[in-house]
Amino acid sequence: MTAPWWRSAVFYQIYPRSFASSRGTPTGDLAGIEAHLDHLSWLGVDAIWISPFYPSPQADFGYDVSDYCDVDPLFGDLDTFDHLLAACHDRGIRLLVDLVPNHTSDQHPWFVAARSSRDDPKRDWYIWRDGDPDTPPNNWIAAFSPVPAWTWDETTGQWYLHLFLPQQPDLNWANPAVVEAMHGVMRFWLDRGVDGFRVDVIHGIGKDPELPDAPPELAGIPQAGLNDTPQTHELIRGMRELVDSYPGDRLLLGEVYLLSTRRVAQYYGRDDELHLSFNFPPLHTPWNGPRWRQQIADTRHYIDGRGAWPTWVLSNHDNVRHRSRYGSEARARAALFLLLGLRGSPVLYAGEELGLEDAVIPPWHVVDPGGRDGCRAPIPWTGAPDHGWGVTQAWLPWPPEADERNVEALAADDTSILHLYRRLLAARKASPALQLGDFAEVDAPDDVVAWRRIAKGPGAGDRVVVVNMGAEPATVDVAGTVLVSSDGQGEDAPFTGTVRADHAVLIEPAGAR
Ligand code: TEU
Repeated sequence: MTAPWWRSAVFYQIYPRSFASSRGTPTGDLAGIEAHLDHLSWLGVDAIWISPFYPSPQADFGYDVSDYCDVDPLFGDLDTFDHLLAACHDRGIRLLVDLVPNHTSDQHPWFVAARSSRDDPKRDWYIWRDGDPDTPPNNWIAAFSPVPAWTWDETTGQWYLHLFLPQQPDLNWANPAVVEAMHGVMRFWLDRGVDGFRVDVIHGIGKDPELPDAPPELAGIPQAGLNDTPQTHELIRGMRELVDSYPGDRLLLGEVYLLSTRRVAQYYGRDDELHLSFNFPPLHTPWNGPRWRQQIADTRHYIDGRGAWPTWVLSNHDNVRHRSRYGSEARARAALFLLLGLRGSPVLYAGEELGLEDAVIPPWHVVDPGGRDGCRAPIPWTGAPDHGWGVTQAWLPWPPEADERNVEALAADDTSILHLYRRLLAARKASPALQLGDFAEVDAPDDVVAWRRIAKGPGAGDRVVVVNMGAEPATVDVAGTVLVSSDGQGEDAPFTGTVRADHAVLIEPAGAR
């Protein structure tokens, strides 16, 4: 049995407002993505997932969808999408779209109908509760600001639930009509030929019908009331069945935003729920050897341990970029060896290959209700004042150092972080051990994370990765040849046994096992 494509794939997230504009607008669009696919081929990514581009009032920058089966004119239209999909497939790049099943926009016709009257046939597509206008039905808190996850609807005199903004009412997945409608949305995109979905807040869809209070110690935390209900798991199995009924290994990659790998692992089911899930605890782990070893051990225990396949992600559109969190380009370079070297599928976030830091957003320029603008700054393609966009002022400020830190400049410098990404992606693609091999920890000092990826079958082919997160050089007892080094030094030469502070190396160990 050969492994499905997504086990060996490197994924790359595109936030479409910020990637590239094809028409000189301050926001990016789908044709802008297509115009830059050669960059992605050159880099060596296997699949992209695109954050929402559907019609939306943009209260949550597209995560408030008002029509699941169309493209917002801001980004193009369905023809532009089909063209982009074909262009991806021509290059052997797969494409995932973002499915947002937990909530719609309050402007979605379903909600417009639902809130029009208590008797509307769509009323029960959302979650309504009686009560008095001063006391929300439970203690749940909405994301982004500490307000109740409930809004009182004056017209019909009931509360409706929203885990996120009041403009993002939660759908009622206990209603079979909602399940059928959302399956219809999935078929719409699968029939168009997408390779699968990144599924937003998938762990939230099946609410406990009692909607019990969150425990008092968690009462101020958004989504604390969600507790891995059997309903959610059943609904995910339904989605999985639908996706698996299509040919070509279509993929469900879930955003299970739980800060517990043990809980995340449950969403793989018995290979009948998610194919892949994001696992965010490592993203929240500092640059610290023992802490990282713990994350790796948890992942192996809970995810590999049940025969499932992990993912590794350090940056996305919701969190401060890891280049900023870890504090230096040297660490961002070394961190790539974790993403591409550990056992699982890496998910990169556009711009990390440039070593971008978060943009500094002056208070008057903050637009995101969650304050996540810094990591969503537009990608600088060139060093010109418009950075290849056709406008000098994009929807958000440019990231720091964009005059030097842009695709054109870094592509011309083979010592750049961009070239390191390309080299390590190529080394991974050339190595079945790195893509699919087993994992064994390698003895190393405390601040160092080191492991071996073990090739299947006879002969050599193993790889060893050593990442020094400490402030001092460290030695490890490994002999072999350095294939890739995070600062480019000492490649294609015998490994000296020493790894400098905040550096990493990929080694071909000496001799067959
Ligand atoms: O994120 C879900 C989620 O839980 C995040 O909002 C997270 O709590 C927060 O961003 C941490 O900073 C998804 C999307 O990725 C996010 O962009 C959306 O705002 C959210 O769902 C609502 O759709």
